[in-house]
Amino acid sequence: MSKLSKQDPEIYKILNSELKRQQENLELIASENFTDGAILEAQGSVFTNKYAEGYPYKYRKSGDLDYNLYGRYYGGCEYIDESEKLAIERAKEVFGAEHANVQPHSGSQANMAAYYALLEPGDLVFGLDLSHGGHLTHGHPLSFSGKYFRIFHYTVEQETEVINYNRLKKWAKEEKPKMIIAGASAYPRKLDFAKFREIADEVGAFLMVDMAHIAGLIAAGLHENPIPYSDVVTSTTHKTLRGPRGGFILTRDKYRRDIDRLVFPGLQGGPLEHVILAKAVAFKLALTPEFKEYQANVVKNAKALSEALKTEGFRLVSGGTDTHLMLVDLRPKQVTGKKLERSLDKAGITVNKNTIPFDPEKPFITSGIRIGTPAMTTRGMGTDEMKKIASFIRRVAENIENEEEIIRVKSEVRELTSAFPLYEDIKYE
Ligand code: DSN
Repeated sequence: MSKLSKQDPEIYKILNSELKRQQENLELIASENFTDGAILEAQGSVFTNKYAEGYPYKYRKSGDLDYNLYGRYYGGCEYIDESEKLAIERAKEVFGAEHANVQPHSGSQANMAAYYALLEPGDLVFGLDLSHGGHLTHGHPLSFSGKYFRIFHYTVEQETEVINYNRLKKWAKEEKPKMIIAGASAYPRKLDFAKFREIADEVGAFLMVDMAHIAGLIAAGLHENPIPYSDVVTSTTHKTLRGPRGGFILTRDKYRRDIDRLVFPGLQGGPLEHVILAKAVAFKLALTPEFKEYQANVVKNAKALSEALKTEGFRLVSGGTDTHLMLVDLRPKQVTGKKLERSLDKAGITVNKNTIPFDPEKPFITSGIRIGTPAMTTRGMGTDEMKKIASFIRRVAENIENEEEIIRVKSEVRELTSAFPLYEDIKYE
C-alpha cells in the first residue's frame, strides 16, 4: 500500500479517479498533454524540499554572467545549481536563445516579467483580442496586463479569420505601441514572426512572442522560430512541449539582467526547483529524434482531424489548421460550445468551449469549441483514430439530448482509449 493511501485515503481516491479519467477519456484540450513518466518522477522528487532564492550564477560588474559565483540566498544549493544550470543550457540549445530564465512558475508570470522588464505602467501594448485567439495576459481588462498597460487589441480579418499584417501595420503606425505581442492560445494558423518584427521596427516597438502553445512545434522545426525576430520570448513547458507545468523566458543577452531581476526578486520568491529539475528533463527530451517525430504526428493528426470534422459537417475557423489545434464553428449543427462541451464530457470526450472570431454568443456560452491533438498523439493515435473522433463529435453534436446515443459513444470511446494504454506502470490501487 502506498504512503499516500494510508495517510490520506480521501486524497488518494481522488488521485486515482483522475488517473482513470485521463486513461479512459479522449483528451482533446489543445493546451494539455501527457508528460513523460521521467518528468513525473523528477517533479515528485526530494527537490521539492529545497529553497533556492537567487540563481545558479551571478553577474559580474562587467555584466558577464558567471556560473562559478554563488548566486543563492540559501546554503546547500550545489545540486539545485547543477540542475538549474542544465535546464538553462538545454533550453538555450533547444531554441537557439542567448539567455534563458527557467524560474517562472507559469506562463502568466513569464509574461508579467517580460512586460515589467521592458515597459512602464501605462505604455501602449498591442495584443491579439482574446475572442480572436489571444490570451488573458495579453491585455484583458481583468488581467494585470489590462490594468497596468494601455491595450490595443488587434483582431483577425472577418473574411479570412487570420491576421492581416497590412492592417496590423496600419494600426501600429497610427497607435505607436511600445510593445507588440505575437502569440495566441486559440489561433490555428502559423504566425509570421518576420512580419511582426518588420512592423515592430517600423514603429520602434519591442516584439514579445508568447510561444506557449507552439513551443513543441518550434523545438521540432515545424513552426518558424521566434528567437531571431524577438526581443523576448515567453512560454510554458507543459503544452506541446510536453514537460512539467511551468513557464520560462528566452531573451537576448542585453535584456537578461532586467528579466532575471523581474522574475526574482521582482515577482517570485523561492523557485520551484522540483519543477525546474523536470523542465531540464523536458528540454533534453525535446532534443531527441523521437520528439521531432511526435511533433510531426501532432500536426498530421490535427490536419486529419480538421478535414474529418469538415466531412462531418462542421465549419473550421480559417478553413483548417497549420498547427496542433483547430477552432470548430458549431453553428451549422445549431449547438453552442457550452452545451457541446457538457455533452462531450458525458461521452468521455474532453474539449473546451471557445469563442470564435466575431462570436455572437457570450464567452461563457460560445459558438465554438477548441480541439487539439497533442495529448491523443502522445497516446499513439494516428489519422484513422482522428476520423473516429470526428464521427464521435458529430454524433454527440447531433444527439445533444439523446442520452442513449451519448452512452453508445461513451462505450466506443472507452474501447478506443483502451487500445492506446496510458501510464500503465502507474498503479494507485
Ligand atoms: N489556459 C491555456 C490554454 O488553454 O490555452 C493558456 O494559458
